[in-house]
Amino acid sequence: MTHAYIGLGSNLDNPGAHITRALDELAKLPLSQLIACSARYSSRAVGPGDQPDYINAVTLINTELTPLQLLDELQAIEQMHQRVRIEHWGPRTLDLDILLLDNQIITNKRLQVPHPFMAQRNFVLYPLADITPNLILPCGTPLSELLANSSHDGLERLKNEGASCERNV
Ligand code: A4P
Ligand code: MG
Repeated sequence: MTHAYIGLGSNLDNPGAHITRALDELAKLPLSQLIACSARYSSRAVGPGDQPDYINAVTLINTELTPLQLLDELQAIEQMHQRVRIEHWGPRTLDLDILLLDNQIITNKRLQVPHPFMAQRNFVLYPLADITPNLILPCGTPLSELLANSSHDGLERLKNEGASCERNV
């Protein structure tokens, strides 16, 4: 059984509704259990052009899927949200990123874990801390240290609505 932290992001077509639906879909993943959800955050888009703000959140699941099986399942969910890949870091209806898989370090062509940019993204670090404030990354760095060096800029904690988690924070 692996503890998997999944990052959710959406900035198109009613982002809050995409996040709510995605949480329900994550709760139904095979060989997996949804354990906890962060609050939702509004965050300024990182990426090209003038994009709408994102809604971001993080969930923790327990899974018996292999890392690549989990990636396949997450990409299938993205497809169900009519996700169209037009440009790197461009706007999207739903992005599901595998942030952490226990203390595993994976450098596969299709999958890099920990997610390469997570340590620099306040819209990942703050929701992670909602779930596991004392988390230590596989490299040994405490999440609290990354947070101490991360700004709140462009990030706003929203009221958590409609999430189907056993333990909302
Ligand atoms: N891939 C490799 N590692 C992973 C992983 N740990 N989790 C591969 C998920 N996928 C992973 O992803 C491209 C490929 O990454 C996948 O086919 C998979 O095999 P993608 O989702 O198709 O493309 P992308 O999202 O444009 O690229 P990338 O590099 O995944 O971008 P990010 O890092 O996901 O960033 N601003 C705000 N405020 N909030 C956001 O959530 N998200 C992004 C996307 C940009 N700006 C944002 C946000
Ligand atoms: Mg992505």
